[in-house]
Amino acid sequence: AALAGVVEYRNVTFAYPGAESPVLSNISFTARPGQTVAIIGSTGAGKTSLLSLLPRLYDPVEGEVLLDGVPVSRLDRAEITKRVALVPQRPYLFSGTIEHNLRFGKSEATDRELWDALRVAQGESFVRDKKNGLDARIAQGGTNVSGGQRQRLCIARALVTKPRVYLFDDSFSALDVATDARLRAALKQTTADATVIIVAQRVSTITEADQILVLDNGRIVDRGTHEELLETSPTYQEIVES
Ligand code: DCP
Ligand code: MG
Repeated sequence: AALAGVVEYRNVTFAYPGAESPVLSNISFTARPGQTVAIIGSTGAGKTSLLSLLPRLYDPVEGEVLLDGVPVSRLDRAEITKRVALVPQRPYLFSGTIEHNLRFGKSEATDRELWDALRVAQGESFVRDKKNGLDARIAQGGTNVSGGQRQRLCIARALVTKPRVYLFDDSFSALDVATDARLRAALKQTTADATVIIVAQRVSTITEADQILVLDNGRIVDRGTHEELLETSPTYQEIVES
């Protein structure tokens, strides 16, 4: 159970270095293996900032982020990276082959594991369609693939590392509704035992989440399931209607 993947934010307040006012205030929640916690809120609410504290891209100014009961401030980044995969909002691809891009973070993965990850991420067919398959070249920044293909390659890259915790930052926004649905169904199976924290724009992406956190101006203003929030949260209702 030492590597279970329990994530806990405990009274976390965060300001960017040099900034006067915090972008996150008193954030507390727990996400356990097998659960999906979704974060929703308007642009600038602090969703990306919140995710960034787990892999220690930044550290809180108050409070603690814990991974399996240990403050992440006591873990080094390499150790966290083995257990936590972040799919960033602006998915990053570098100049090299598709294979290089997928192995980034886990160089010893087999080709079979790369294709398995691509299948789940709904990227199998477009990679297969490329003349050179896994050896096809990606331009710096992934400018020669579409935004949706970029997202799917970055999701596949995260899957290859087989982490205990997945952080998806708006990772499905460039996908059409049908691909989004297929991808999430496949992910649900593959990540069934993992801890999943997902930032989403579309409410349809998160209706099945075990817990939804409604973030507004750096604070969790409401939390609950989709059904609960429809009843109790005016902020959530606004997001649903928008
Ligand atoms: N911010 C900052 N410095 C950064 C990144 C963000 O000062 N390097 C500020 C801008 C916002 C606030 O922090 O006022 C929250 O930014 P987030 O990126 O965390 O917001 P979201 O992810 O919720 O917004 P979006 O939905 O647009 O991705
Ligand atoms: Mg963001």
